[in-house]
Order: sequence, then structure tokens, then C-alpha cells
Amino acid sequence: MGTKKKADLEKFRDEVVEKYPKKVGRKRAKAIINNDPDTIPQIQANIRTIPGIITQRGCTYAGCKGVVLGPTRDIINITHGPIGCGYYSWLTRRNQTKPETEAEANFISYCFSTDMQDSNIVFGGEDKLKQAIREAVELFNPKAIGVFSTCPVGLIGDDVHNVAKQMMAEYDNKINIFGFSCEGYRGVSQSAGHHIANNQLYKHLIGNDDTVNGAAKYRINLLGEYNIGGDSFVLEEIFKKCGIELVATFSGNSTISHFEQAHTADLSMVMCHRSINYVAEMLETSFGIPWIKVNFIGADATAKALRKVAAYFEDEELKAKVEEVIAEEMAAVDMAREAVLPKTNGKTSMLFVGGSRAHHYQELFSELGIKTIAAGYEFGHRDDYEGRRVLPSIQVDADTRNIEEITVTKDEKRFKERITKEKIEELEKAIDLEYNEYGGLMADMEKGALIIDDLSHYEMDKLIELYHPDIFCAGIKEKYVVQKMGVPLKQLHNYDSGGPYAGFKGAINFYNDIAMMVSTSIWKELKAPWEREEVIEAAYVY
Ligand code: ICS
Repeated sequence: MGTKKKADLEKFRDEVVEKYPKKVGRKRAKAIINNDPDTIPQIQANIRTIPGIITQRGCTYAGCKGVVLGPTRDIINITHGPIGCGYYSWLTRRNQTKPETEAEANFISYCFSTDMQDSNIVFGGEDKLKQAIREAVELFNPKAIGVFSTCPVGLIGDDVHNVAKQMMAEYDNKINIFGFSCEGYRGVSQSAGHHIANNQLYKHLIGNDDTVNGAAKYRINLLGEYNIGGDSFVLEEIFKKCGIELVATFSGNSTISHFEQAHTADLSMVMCHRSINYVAEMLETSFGIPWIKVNFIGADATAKALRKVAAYFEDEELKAKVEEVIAEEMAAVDMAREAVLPKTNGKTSMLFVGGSRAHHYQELFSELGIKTIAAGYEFGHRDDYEGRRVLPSIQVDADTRNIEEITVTKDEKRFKERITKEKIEELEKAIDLEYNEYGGLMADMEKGALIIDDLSHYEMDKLIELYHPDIFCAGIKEKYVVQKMGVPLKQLHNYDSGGPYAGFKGAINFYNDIAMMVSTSIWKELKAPWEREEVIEAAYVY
């Protein structure tokens, strides 16, 4: 980055902060940082958005029901609340699924809600919820039902957990029914919803079934991959080629039994650390399954991740197979990259997405010669920005990794292997810590680049006005505003109508889509009516 640009980027914070009321400005200043990868700066993250500011964020219900449980095809997810929450979270994330047989249950295309009315708010909605569960069982006879609380349910105090228990008894415990206290207001963002979802997965599903499927030598879980636009399909194919058995993906293209058998794996790979690190930790603490951080967004990143897995197992045969797969896939990747580079090289991007894509997608952009000059998360925590050396199990955060706490919340009978503190320590020594070296966003961005947490709409307008990136990445709430400002916007939540973008084949799709977007000038031609016509200003008549 040239010095002029750098100086410019440093000016951004002052210019923006000045426009806010003093107290608001002081708070926002802590979330707008000029990066320094050598001495990682501190950033303010995971705090409540100041009321009045237009944020990109979503709610706790979205993080729990939409993100973590949404992609599992054979659980019926009932939204307990007024119809809006269920309706607006219906299929918009584009998480895909592929049942293995025609007879297999797939509820992804349905939207289940109790559709609470005013009278339910006044007199309580528990009876209506029971009725909805009975109806769902009668019509679909599912293996499991999840009940998700929305804001009004929390406010009036319906006890979804108790209803779930009663309904399980009504069906002689043959259907696994459990609730989530994931009212939208509960946390400061989606992030709280991830944690709530992870805890319930662990409590009600993980470890329920000891069946060991497949004869592969190595069995792994893939955590934090949600099959947006078919990403999981691409990755499943790669693992198959490498001869690695994928036991469970949390939760792209997943089923209830995948979760129930996840504890039979040898290793967990964690892709979106933000949304699922809790499950990775619990699998390790309870069942002794270590985890490593990987990224399958970007062709080079995918090769690196596969090599990391092979190195972990220390198996020459696997290492050779992985190299063979990489060489085979890379031929097409290199060709595609060469073809688009003249269109993309030297351009600039800005990425503002949830909790890990604003980081992971920088890999794909740099493969295209596109530099990310500003980025940030909606709801990342400080470790997602600043990075940390992730040690396995209890050492990172004493609060959430307390072994005693986990063992008492887990049903004793289902607890297969009680792991002692000594055993964990032994395990930690056995794993070379370098496998879990986990850099955050800041370590991978250039010195001086802008890093902004919980970007506001006003700040986004300012970024575009001042720096004119060639492409902006965010979501549907931002898309049309940005395009009206003359800049193409790629949705990195649901990929617009594109994807898959993960793995080698996904990288090729991404190269082509982005090359097309950055080489069109159509958005610059757009003018709002008041920009192309003379406007007569209205005036008051006194
Ligand atoms: Fe993780 Mo949108 Fe993921 Fe990330 Fe998460 Fe969300 Fe999506 Fe975004 C998500 S789980 S839904 S990678 S698939 S909540 S795109 S943090 S905001 S960047």
C-alpha cells in the first residue's frame, strides 16, 4: 500500500468519529483500527451496538436456529413466536442438503412456526406449542424436534424446555424433543445464539450413538462449515478422494445421526471457529478428540489444510494421496486463475461479513491479485481479530472449559469416557501445538489496512465515498445501497445465486464470478433520479 493511501486510511477514523455525538464517537473510535501485523493492536468487539446506529448485525435467534441447526435436514425446527421470525429466516441463507436416499427425511424446505397471535401473548403460548409439536409428529413423524424461542416468548415466560420434556414423555421418549432459549435479545448479536445452539447439540445429541460407520483408517469431523451454495458437497468429494471418512459436518448437509456419532471421530477440523469452537472444545474435553484450525476457502488454503490433516496423522500413504489430489485439482485452478488475472490483478476489495468470512475470503481475493483494504466482522470476538495461540481444551478459557462443569451437565449414563485433568494434560503434550497456531484477521492483513468491528451504515457509506473499492462484500441489507453508489457488491453470506466457493472447484467458481463483477462498469453508469434530472426544491409556504 502506498504511503498516500495509508495516510488516507488513517484519516478515516477521525473523519467518521467527528460526525457522531461525542460519547458515541468515543465508543466507535475503539472499534476502528489501523492494522499493524507486527504488533497486533487491540480492538473493541462483541459489545452492544449503540441504539440509533444502523448495524449489519442479526440476532441470537438467527445464530441459533438459522446458522447452527438450520442446515440439518431431518430435525423439525419449530420457531415459537409470531410468524415473522420463522418466515424471514426461511431458506434465505441458501444452505443446501442432499438426502442419500429418496426415503430419507428432509425438512429443509419447510417453515415451521407456532404463529403466535395477540391472545397467545396475553394468555401464554405453551398450549399452542404443544399442539404444533403434535401436528408436526402426526404429519412427519420426525426423529427429532427443536423448539426455538423468539423475543416475545422470552418476555411472556413460556417454558419451552418444560414443554419439550412433557411432549417427549407423551411420545414415550421415542422422539428427541428439546428447546433453545435463543430469544433474539439475549446477546449482542448472532454469536450468543451459536453458543446456545452448541450447548444443546452437546447435551441432547452428541455421543448418543456409538456406531462406527465406514472402514477408512482416518475419521474426521468438519466443524463450522454450513454448505452455503453447496460448499460442503465440494469438500465431501475432496475427503472421499483422499480416503478420509467424514463422520459429521457441523452442520452443512448434516443429519441427526451424524451429530450423534461425531464422538467416534479421530480428529475435528474447525473452519468457522467463531460459530462452533464450543463444540470442538467439548468433543475434546469429553471424548478426547483433538481439533485443528483449517480454512477451505481459497485453493492454496485448501491445499494447506489438507496437508495439515495429513501431517497430523503422520501417515506417509495419506500424505502421498493428499499430494496427488492437490496436484490433480490444482491444474484446473491454475488455468482458471491465469485466465482471469488480467481482469482482476491490482484491484481492491472491502469485506464486512459475520464472524469468519471477512477473513477467510481474503485468501481467494489475494489469489486473484485483489487487495483487501478494509475488513471487519459483524460479531467476531477479539480472538477472531487479534488471534491467539489456541491450546487444546481447558487452557484457553477457564470459564467455558471447566471439566467439572461439563461432566455434571452431561447425562452420566451417556458419558462414555470420563476424561481426567491428567489425561487432558497428557493429550496436550502429545499434540504438537503448532497445529493449532491460530492467527486472527489482523495477522493476515497489511500494515495500515482498516479494520472495523460492527460497521455502521454511515461508516460504510463513508468508506465507499472515500476509497472507491472495486468490489464490496457484505449482505443483502447493504447490497443495493452500495451498488447505487457505483460499486458492485458480492454477498458473502448467501453468495447471491452463486457458489459453491469452497475447495478447489469452488475457487474456480469464485474467480470467474468476481472477474465478471469487477470488469463491468454498469454500476458506475447508474444515476439516481435526483442526480440525472433537475429537481425543484420544495419550500414551505408561510
Ligand atoms: Fe461462521 Mo452470514 Fe458462517 Fe460466518 Fe457465521 Fe453467519 Fe454465514 Fe457469516 C456466518 S457461521 S450466516 S462463517 S455461514 S453466523 S455468512 S461466522 S454472518 S461470516
